[in-house]
Amino acid sequence: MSRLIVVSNRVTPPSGKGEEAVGGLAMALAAALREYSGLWFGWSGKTIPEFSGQLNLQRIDGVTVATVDLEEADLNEYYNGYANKTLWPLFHYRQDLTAYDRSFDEGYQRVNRRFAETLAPLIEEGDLVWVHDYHLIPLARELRELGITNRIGFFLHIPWPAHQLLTTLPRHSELVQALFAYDLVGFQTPEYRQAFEEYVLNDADGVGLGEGRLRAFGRTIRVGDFPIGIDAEEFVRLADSARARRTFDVLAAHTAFRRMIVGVDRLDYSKGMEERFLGFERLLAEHPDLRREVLFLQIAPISREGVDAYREIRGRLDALSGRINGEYADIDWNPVRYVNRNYRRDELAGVYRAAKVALVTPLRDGMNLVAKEFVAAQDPTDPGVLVLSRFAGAANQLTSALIVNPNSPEEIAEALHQALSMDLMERIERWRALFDNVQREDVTAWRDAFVGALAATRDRDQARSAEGPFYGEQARPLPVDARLQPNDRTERPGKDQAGEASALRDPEARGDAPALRLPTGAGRGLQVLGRDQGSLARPPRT
Ligand code: ADQ
Repeated sequence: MSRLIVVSNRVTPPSGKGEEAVGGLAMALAAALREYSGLWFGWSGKTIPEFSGQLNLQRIDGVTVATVDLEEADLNEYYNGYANKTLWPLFHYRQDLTAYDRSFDEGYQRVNRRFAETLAPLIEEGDLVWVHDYHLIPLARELRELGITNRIGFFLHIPWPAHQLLTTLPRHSELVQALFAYDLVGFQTPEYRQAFEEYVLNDADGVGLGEGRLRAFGRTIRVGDFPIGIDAEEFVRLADSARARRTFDVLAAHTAFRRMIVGVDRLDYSKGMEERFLGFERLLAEHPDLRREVLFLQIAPISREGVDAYREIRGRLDALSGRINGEYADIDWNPVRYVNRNYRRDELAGVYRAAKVALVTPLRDGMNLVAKEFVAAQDPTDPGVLVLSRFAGAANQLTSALIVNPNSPEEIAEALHQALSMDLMERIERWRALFDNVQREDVTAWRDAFVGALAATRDRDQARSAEGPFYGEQARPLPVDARLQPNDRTERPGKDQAGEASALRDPEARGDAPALRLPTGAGRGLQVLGRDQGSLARPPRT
C-alpha cells in the first residue's frame, strides 16, 4: 500500500488517547496516517529570525509529524498576508477586505517553495501526497520543479469563488495554472467545483474531457467534490461523556425556564455573526413574549489576531452584544452571552446538547462542521433545531435544516421563531434526516473518497504521467537518493532495507527510549524532538 503524506499549513495531530481537544479533521487525518504509515508535514507555528530549512520530526500517538519553522517575513507575507488578507476574503466574497500587495504574493510563492524544498527529500516513489487548503496552492508546482512525479492531490476547504470574482485577483491565471500541477483537485460542493470549471473553460481556454477531467495549461487533471464530514460516531460518544453531561447540567441550571440558542464559530467576518446578532435582536423586538424566555449564547474564540479585519469585527461584536444587553437585560437575565474562549470537544458537545436551536449562519463557508457537530450531539428523543445559512457548503447536504439567507436579520428572526415554536414530531423528523446524512457522509467517507480518487488517477490516466510541462525534460525526476545529501541516506522515515516501515513504528509501543530512529538530515537540517503533548494539545488558532 502507498504511504500517505499529508501537507497542511498547521499540523495538529491528536496528542494521546482520551484527548478531546483536537478537532475531528485532525483525528481523521491522523487515523489515515496511521493506516498508511505516512507522515504529516507543515509549519510548526513558530518563527525564527532566518529560515533554516531545519526539519523537526516528532512521533505523536502513532503519527509521524514533520514541521519547519518560518521567519517573521514569511508569517507576515504568506500567512497573515496572501493567505489571510488576499485569498481568504476574496474566496469568501469579501472583495472589500481583499488586499492586493505584491510582497504578499512573493512571500506566498517563497514559502511554498521553501515547503517544497524541505518536503521533497522525504517523498519516496509511490507515496501519495495530499495537500490541504488555500495556503498551499502552488506547492505541487514547486514539488514538480524539484522532480517529484508522485500523485499529488489538493483539497480546498473553503469556497471557490465565481470566475468573475476570481478574475479581480492579479495573476489569477498563475494561481489556477498552479492547480494544474496536481493530479486531483477536490472541492467541498458541486457549486465550488463548477465555479472552478467555469473559470477553466472561460478564462483559461480549457476543455472538459468528461468524467471529471479538465485540460488546460498543457495538463489534464481530475476534479471532484468531496464534502467533508465529522467523526459522527465519536461525537455521539462525546455528547454522552461525563464532561459533556456536566457541561449540560451547568448550562441547564443557568438557563432554567429559558430556552438556549447557540452559535459556535471562530471569530471571523465570514461567519455572519453581526447579522446573526441583529437577527436575534429583531426576534426580541418583534416578540416581546419571548423576552426573558430565550438566551443566545455565542461562543467565538479569537482567531488571526495579526489581521486588522479580525480586530475590527471583534470590536463590532463587543459593541453589538453590549447594545442588545443594554436594551433588553433585566436584573436576572442577559439575553446575549458572548464568550471568546476555546472549549474541549466534549464540553462543546454538552453545549450543543443543551441548546434548543443552533444558529449557523455564515455569509460564506466551505462546509461548516459546527452544523454537523450540533446534529450529532442531539438527544434523539428531544432534538434541537438547526437554522442554517444557504451559503454554507453544509446546506447542500443538511436540507432538513431551516435554511435562511444569512444577510437578512428578518429571515433569521423568522426562522428562530419557527424553530422555537416547532413541535416535537417535526423536530424529530427533521433531525433524523439530518443525522442520517451526518452519519453516512462522515469524515472517514470523505477521506477514503479523496484518497481513493487520488490513488486511481494514474490507473485511469497512465499515459498522462509522462506528459505536460511539469514532467518535461527540464524537470526529469531525480531518484530519491540523488535528492538527499550523501550523509542523509540512512534512516529515512520510510521503508528500511528490509522493506519494513520500522522507523515509523511507535517507539512507545516498543518501549524504546524517546529518541526516534528517524532520518538524520532530510531537508536542510533535521531536529528530532521528543513527544511534546503540551504544544499540540489544543487546536491552533487559525
Ligand atoms: P473553519 O472556518 O474553522 O474551517 P468550521 O468548519 O466550522 O470552520 O470548523 C470549526 C471547528 O472549530 C469545529 O470543529 C468547531 O467545533 C471548532 N470550534 C469552534 N469554536 C470552538 C471553540 N470555542 N472551542 C473549541 N473548538 C471550537 C474551514 C472552513 C470550513 C470547513 C472546515 C473543514 O472554513 O468551511 O468546514 O475548514 O473543511
